Amino acid sequence: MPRTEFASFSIPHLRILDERGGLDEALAPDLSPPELERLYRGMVWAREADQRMLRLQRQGRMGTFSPSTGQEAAACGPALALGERDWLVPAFRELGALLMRGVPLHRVLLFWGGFEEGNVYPGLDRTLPNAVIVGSQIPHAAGIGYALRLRGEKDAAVLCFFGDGATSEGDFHEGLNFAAVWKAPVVFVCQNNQWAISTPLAKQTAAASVAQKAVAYGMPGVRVDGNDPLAMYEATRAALARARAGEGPTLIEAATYRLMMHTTADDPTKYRGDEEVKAWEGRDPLVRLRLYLERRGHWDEARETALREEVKALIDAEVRRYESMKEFPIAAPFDNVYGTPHPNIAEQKEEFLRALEEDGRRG
Ligand SMILES: Cc1ncc(C[n+]2csc(CCOP(=O)(O)OP(=O)(O)O)c2C)c(N)n1
Repeated sequence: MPRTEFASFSIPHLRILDERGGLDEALAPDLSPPELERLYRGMVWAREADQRMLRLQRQGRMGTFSPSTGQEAAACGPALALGERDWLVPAFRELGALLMRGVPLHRVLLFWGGFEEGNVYPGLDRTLPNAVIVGSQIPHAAGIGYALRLRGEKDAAVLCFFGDGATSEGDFHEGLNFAAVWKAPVVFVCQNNQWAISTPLAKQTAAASVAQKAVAYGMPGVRVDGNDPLAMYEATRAALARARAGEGPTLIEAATYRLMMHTTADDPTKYRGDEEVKAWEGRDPLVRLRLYLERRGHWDEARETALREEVKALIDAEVRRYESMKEFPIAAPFDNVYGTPHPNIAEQKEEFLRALEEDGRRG
């Protein structure tokens, strides 16, 4: 009996816009100038908000947060591909995607300020709050996708983000396996920013790519230049179309880099070298898209200045709104655990309120 090859695979790599703003015409997505501007605006907005949040945190006006500087293309490109009926399931480093989706910045500030209200986006359907428990959102996304299928919602799919660290969690493997078996319409986007706090990718996986993990579950996997917003848009657009057509999930690996600290509570110089950071600074996704827009005659210095001023004013207003919100229902966290009342939670809430009252009496 001869030995034969049972299976073989290869992983495609997608890049459309290079570091100098040069375009691969054959692969270019069909985006209008206003759509391209929306994408660039989302990225600038996230970058400016990041810088402001860092100052707020350092001034003690906000809690710790997870900066997304350097990863704006990997979050905003996919967000541009989202339709209104699609679900957005973020991790905790997709500020640009949340803003493009319509989440007001003050809600994000409330979240990192430690307020329960930062988990609630009034009037905004189909957008989950940040998931800080690494990987916990992946089974949620698979479940939402399965529910969409059961309900026959053929115009909707799920976009789920997570980091490379999440791929070592059981939730990742269970979520992807479930989604593939049940053809749940989910697009899994792994933001491979090379580090999970101080753990480098080489200690996270022995595989050559995250994307190839898709093969084991029976879904397509693609590795994308995560600092290329057009490639991220195009890969997500195609995967969402596939999902809506009933063909099941896709895994997209966005090869990108976190330029700042993991959160404002750690010092990245303790675990990674300057040279690596410098190399990635030269691949800034904002510079890349701006160069491309300028080359096509859609952008210039005056428009850049106007956009930066507009975004900064908007952020000022949102910071004021965040800082003016002082009154919060103290037991709100208990009210948002389930969609409907639950006796165990009601009991815990009562116990919590009783303990508070006793503390108050004791002074
Ligand atoms: C289940 C769980 N384990 C550990 C942590 C602590 N923790 C927070 S973020 C993080 C690293 C996550 O890395 P990655 O998934 O690559 O995302 P990134 O922070 O790089 O965006 C860890 C270990 C957590 N929040 N949840």
